Amino acid sequence: MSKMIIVSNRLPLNIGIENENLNIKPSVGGLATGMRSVHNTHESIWIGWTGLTEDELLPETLKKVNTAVEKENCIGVPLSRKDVDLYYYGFSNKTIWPLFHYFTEFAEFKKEYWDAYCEVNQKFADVVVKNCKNGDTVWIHDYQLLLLPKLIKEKVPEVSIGFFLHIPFPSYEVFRIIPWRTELIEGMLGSDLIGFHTYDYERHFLSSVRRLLGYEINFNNINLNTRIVKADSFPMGIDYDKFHNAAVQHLSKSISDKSDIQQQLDKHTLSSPDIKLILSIDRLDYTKGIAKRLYAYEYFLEKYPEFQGKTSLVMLAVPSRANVDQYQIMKSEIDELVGRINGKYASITWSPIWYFYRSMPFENLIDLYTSCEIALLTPIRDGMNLVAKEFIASKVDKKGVLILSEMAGAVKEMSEALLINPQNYEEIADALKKAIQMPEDEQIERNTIMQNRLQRYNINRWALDFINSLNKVIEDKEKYIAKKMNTSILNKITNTYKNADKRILFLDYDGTLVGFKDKPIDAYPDNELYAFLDKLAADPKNEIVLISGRDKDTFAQWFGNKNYTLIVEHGVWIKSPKESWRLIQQMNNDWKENIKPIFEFYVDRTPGSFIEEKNYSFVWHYRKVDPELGPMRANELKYDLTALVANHNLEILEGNKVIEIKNSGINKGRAALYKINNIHYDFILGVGDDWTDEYLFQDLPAKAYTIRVGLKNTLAKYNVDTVNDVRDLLKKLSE
Ligand code: GDG
Repeated sequence: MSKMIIVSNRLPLNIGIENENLNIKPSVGGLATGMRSVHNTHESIWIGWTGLTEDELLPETLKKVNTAVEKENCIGVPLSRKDVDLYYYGFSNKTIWPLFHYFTEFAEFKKEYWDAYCEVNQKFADVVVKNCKNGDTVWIHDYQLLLLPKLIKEKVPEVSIGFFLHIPFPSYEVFRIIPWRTELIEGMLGSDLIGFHTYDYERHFLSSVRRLLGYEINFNNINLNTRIVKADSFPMGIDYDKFHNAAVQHLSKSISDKSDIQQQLDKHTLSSPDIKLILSIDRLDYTKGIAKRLYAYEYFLEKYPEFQGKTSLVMLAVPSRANVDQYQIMKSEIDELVGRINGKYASITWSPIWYFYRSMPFENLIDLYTSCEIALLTPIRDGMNLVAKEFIASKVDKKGVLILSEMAGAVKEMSEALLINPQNYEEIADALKKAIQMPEDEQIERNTIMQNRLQRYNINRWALDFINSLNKVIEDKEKYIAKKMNTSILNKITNTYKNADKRILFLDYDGTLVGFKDKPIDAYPDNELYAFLDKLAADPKNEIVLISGRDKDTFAQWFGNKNYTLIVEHGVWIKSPKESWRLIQQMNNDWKENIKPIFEFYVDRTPGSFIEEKNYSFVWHYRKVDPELGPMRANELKYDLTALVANHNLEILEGNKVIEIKNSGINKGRAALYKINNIHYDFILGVGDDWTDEYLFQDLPAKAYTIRVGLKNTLAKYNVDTVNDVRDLLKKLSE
């Protein structure tokens, strides 16, 4: 039976060792919390690091750890202290984490970090490959494992791979700073599906793919020529019922069942009934904007002194990555700030900030979510922020106010919260005042909408959407594989060819017989191409027709003295061997002088583009234009031309990085039929690579073998991956 393999840097377990005894607890953190329910409800194993470095463990302890981990359906990836220092604290947390959160000044680019990152990703790959088989689904998580999809795909191509990034994907301008940016993107593209929390992160990723690797992207499908990789956004949900039900149960607890924290909170609110508790919970991380939040809170107390003694900020900061310098510096800064603000404002009966620097059990988390009326979450950047969602889910009576940074991914689904810019203390202070004074019915109205949404799009739905989407990508791939050329199809074609007495081969040129070059004139025919085409053309049973969008002068120069028929400008001109060019049908080109200025205008304002002028058409080439600008300008040009085409009986063709305008009704299909002209052929082949060739595939008789190069939706009967596959087929036929 096929299974799901979840892979993340850390297993969702915290393993403690005391006197050689193991103490295993579920770990906290967004990813672990979220994926645990997927792990529990699917037939799955989880692969990741145990949190213990193997070189520091006794062999007996290691054995015990492995057995305990196995019981949880987990498999550990063995890492040494050095691996962890360089790969986790190094490249993951000193290079990727700061950069992806736009803290470019914190990012370090050390070769030894990078080398360790590559090595450890390989270690993960080895464990995954050892434990997976065809038909399994591998779901990889997060920024520590960006290279893993490619490493797995290379070894086991038939396994479906999904990747989810839990942190933001930055704009290309920031991403490009990393010296190893291309390797990272290529690593991610080993996946079949790549998920992000928001559309913005997805858009940034696609822009980096386009700019760094130049792949064609159709909506959110990246065409790697041999495979399609899909990028999509899946805003991660929470286990809504778990939080909501825990909050319901919590409210019905008797005093003796309540936790110490809850009893203290109750005592406090009993003695000062009109006090409002403001909650903040985060891992202690510079991206979470904790220091700025404290400054903003101080500013609030200053700006609105009437709330002194009336609010307390309950701040839980969970220790995190204490080995990294910035985290230590930040910890001191926060300790100092809390001390200073409390020192400045506290009275005998009131403390402005209650600060907890520790991790708390789930029950205490619920104590805090239910007891605090307001949540103040002000990350500078945050992939999603699950705490915001958990706070709202825990509001059983729907009362409470969420103040949320517009820099958190969660904001896209929580626009009913009070949204603030974390750098704007004025705005935060005003939002706090508004929250304190918000009428209850307004709170209920806002929270009802958010709760309904969170309940619907919960963690299970999120996981299901991701898995369904991955399955869909795989199904589409299978459809493609069904059309893909294989030995048996190849044999069928060669057999029909051998047994035929009258054959015709329609061959497109660019992207079919030769690869693309920056300048079309550089894509000239090579000797090998001439050799096998000549050989084919020398067989009296064959007619070789090169059918292209090229101009007739170039083709005359390259193939004029050859024994091939040439059809150019998509079917305007035809030239049989040893004859001169003639028009397939009469046309005029008076329109050209009106259209030319439009094309010139686009060349002037689009660096890298140029015009190719043919007898009956103009082509605007944008292969060398900035990859983001090119398609945008192409759309504008198409729009400008659309108004003109109807009046002049013209047609716009969109080819591979070209826009062409020409007389309508001319296409390769028509030209091919004109050539066949009721003659009986017992072998017909049509090969092409772009949508201008689709006319050919559509119009050739049903018995024709039609082949499209590249992974595309096509009317052709078969697909091949590259130009080389076409050349191999033709070479085979010529032998
Ligand atoms: C990353 C991204 C993205 C926290 N303290 C305790 C505790 N928690 C739990 C919370 C929540 C989770 O940890 C924190 O999740 P966040 O989303 O807020 O933040 P990150 O850890 O930075 O997570 C983030 C997330 O991945 C998911 O994709 O949202 O943007 O940075 O679930 O409840 N749980 C317990 N005790 C604590 O003291 N039990």
